[in-house]
Amino acid sequence: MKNFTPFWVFIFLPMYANALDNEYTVTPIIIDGVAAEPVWQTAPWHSLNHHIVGAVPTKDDFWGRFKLAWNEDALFLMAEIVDDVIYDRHPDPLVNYWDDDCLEIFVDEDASGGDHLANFNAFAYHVALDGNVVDLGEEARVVLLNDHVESAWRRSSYPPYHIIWEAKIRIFPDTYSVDAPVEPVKLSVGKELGFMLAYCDNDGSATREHFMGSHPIIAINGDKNLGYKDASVFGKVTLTKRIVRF
Ligand SMILES: [Ca+2]
Ligand SMILES: [Ca+2]
Ligand SMILES: [Ca+2]
Ligand SMILES: [Ca+2]
Repeated sequence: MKNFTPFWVFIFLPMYANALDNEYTVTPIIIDGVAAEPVWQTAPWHSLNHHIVGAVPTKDDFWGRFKLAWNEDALFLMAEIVDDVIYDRHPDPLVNYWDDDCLEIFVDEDASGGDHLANFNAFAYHVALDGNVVDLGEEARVVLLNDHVESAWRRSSYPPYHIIWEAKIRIFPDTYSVDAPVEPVKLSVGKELGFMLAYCDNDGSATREHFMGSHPIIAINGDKNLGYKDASVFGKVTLTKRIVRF
């Protein structure tokens, strides 16, 4: 019997490591950077501790974790972040947007995986400090998709000065087009999404200093920065509803 434990750990660990628990929210979530909603008290935390680009930051340079919730209209995110310097070098939202501090929210509506560099098979929403939402669209053109993600953040006045960053993410299918937009899908229990979260941290350098994410990525030719073009490196979210028994 001794040999059974390593066997089961080997089989199930990758599945649990990549699937993110989430909670259905009965009450509306107000996107204001204040995690006062009941679902934010009960949903489980997930870490932002996987290295993608740059040096691995110290805890006071960058540290982060997040929760996920959903209702029929959207996926909701609440991230808690420590970043010692908030930095927005490029006022033009379409220029070097990955080199400013930003949350990067990766979504693949049908969890298909695969290439999404020059199409909307999946989305890599760069949510800037000023709320602009940027991704590469058809022909890999940089486009603003501000109606896809509503966000707000607030920083605590007390050490370690946590930032609470809330986002409402509407989920668009791969038929989305900049020139002919379609409606977001309605979400339901059991639906599986491709999902990953990351944070681009820059504190004053010419280019981003750290890029840390929610999922381990296997490097290709030494490069782990694959999420913006390949949805196969995302994790999975299966939408769940808790059964409450009285
Ligand atoms: Ca709120
Ligand atoms: Ca930092
Ligand atoms: Ca897809
Ligand atoms: Ca920073």
